[in-house]
Amino acid sequence: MASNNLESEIRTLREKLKNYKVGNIEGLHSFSDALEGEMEGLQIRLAVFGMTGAGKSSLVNTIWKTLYGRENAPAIEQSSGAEGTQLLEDFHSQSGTEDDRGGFVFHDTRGFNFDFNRAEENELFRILYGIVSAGQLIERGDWAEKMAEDAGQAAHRLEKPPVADQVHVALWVIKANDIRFVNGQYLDKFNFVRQKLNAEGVTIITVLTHDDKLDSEERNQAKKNAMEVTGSKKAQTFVFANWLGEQEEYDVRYQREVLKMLHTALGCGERSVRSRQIQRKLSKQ
Ligand SMILES: Nc1nc2c(ncn2[C@@H]2O[C@H](COP(=O)(O)OP(=O)(O)OP(=O)(O)O)[C@@H](O)[C@H]2O)c(=O)[nH]1
Ligand SMILES: [Mg+2]
Repeated sequence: MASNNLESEIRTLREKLKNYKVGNIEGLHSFSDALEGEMEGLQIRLAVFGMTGAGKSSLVNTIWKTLYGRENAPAIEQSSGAEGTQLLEDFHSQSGTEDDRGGFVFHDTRGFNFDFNRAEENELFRILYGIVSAGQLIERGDWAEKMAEDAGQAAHRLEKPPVADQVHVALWVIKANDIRFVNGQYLDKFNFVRQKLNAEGVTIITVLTHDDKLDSEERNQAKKNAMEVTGSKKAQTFVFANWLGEQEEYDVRYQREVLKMLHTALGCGERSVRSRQIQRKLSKQ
């Protein structure tokens, strides 16, 4: 039966992802340009970006609950519209440690305001290069403006840390019923982020949240608009509602979408690690 198939597909995928270790998707042998010992303990780093209130922290919780059970929601979500995340928060996968291979880590970031300023641009790079560490306040306002000023426009020339410490995949979270997204204002604003991420070779996985607020026509339109904004391919664009605190049950179709999204993101992450290793080798030749 269809629903049995869906449930068994979810079970299989969930087990695979719960036990995920780097190299499981592309094959560890395919990282032939890795430095001696580089793959030991390496984790796929996924940064969750998006506007304030888009549902980034709820997304981390949704992934954790879908993988590890409803009680396991590690991130703090917004309450009553006040800004939620201000510290950079790291959430590590729970796959066993019987050998030296790592799993994945999510970086939950502070939401961007709609008008990207220089401080926010600088912040994006510092997160991408692993220069802000977990628990650090993501500064805004005068201090951050000043720092960005001092760094000049050269945020992209910040010294890059080793491949293992850089962000490998960006998840861009969009609230599907955000009016600024619906009426097209978002497109312009996103251009610069898209260019920067592309230039760094970071794949963007697009996640549309708040599917519970859409009808099927709006859903199709939202997906189309999102692909136009972020440049993600269809296979890298996902639409679902987050699994929020008070909900005991979570739709199986959403569960499948969440797991597929994570699997896709980890595959992109592995390929990103490998291509940076290849580039590193070529640049030394
Ligand atoms: N209906 C609905 N509400 C959602 C969904 N995702 C998140 N929310 C709600 O939207 C609000 C914002 O969610 P957060 O996950 O805190 O958003 P955030 O992007 O982490 O926000 P900042 O940390 O401030 O940038 C919370 O009240 C959530 O309960 C969704 O898919 N559907
Ligand atoms: Mg948050």
